[in-house]
This record gives sequence, C-alpha cells and structure tokens, in this order.
Amino acid sequence: MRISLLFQLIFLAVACAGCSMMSAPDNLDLRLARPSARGVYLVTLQPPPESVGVNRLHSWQLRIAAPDGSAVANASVRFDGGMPQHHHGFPTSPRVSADAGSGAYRIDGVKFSMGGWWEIKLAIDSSLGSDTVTFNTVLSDGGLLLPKASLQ
Ligand SMILES: [Cu+2]
Repeated sequence: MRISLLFQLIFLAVACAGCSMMSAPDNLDLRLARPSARGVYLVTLQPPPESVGVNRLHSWQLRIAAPDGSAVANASVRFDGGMPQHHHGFPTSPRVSADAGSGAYRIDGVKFSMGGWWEIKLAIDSSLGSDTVTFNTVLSDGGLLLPKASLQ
C-alpha cells in the first residue's frame, strides 16, 4: 500500500514537471503562407515588425488570396486558437478587419500569455466559400521562431 502511494506521488511529480517544461514539437510546420484546409484560399500571415514577447498586445497582417493569387476582399475572418499542449485559448479575443478591397487584413489584439507552441486558427468566409487555416507559432525566450525559408 505505502509503496503504491509512493509511486503515485512520483508519477504526479513527473507528470507536473512534464507539463510545465513541455516544449513544442521539433517538426512543426512554421510556414507563414499556406493554403486553407480545403484549398479555397491562399493565406499569408505576417508577424508584427517589433519583437513579440509574453503578455504584450500586438497586431499581425494577413493577406487572403484565391488559389490563382488574386486578392480576396471583403472576407469575414474569425480568430481562434490557443496552446494545443495546454488546452487553453488566447487570453484576448483578437479582431480581424479588412483594408478595403486589397485582400489585406489586420489582426488586432493578439497576445500570448506564455511562451511555447500556439496555434492561430482563422475561419474565413467570403463569396468563394468557407474555409479554415491553422498556423503554428512558437514563442521562445528570444521571440517568435520563424520558418527558415520565410514566406515561401
Ligand atoms: Cu499554455
């Protein structure tokens, strides 16, 4: 009995250490330009020019195009996401607004409450159809990890 309790305590200690120190998977696809899930859109996400830290508000730029590269204006975009390893969302509710007619959008109110792997999920709606796209973002001590070949 005592031994099994001891093992449970050890297991709990190890599990907790694991959750606080869990690092992002090595093989995450960090591309900032990608097709949406069903291929309706080509979406390009551009991080803020300033360095991104924990608990600071920032704005991201977004471009939405059709598969042929032509700009998609007047899409409505819903922001969602969070940390898949921790099962929590963003601490704020970022809003996406369109630059009239250009296919350029702006995401305001983005904030990371901690370092690690964050998913940015966008649900896009326009006359072309509804689709979703997910970007992987990793915030480390030195800022955002960016893909090696940026904006391919
Ligand atoms: Cu977290």
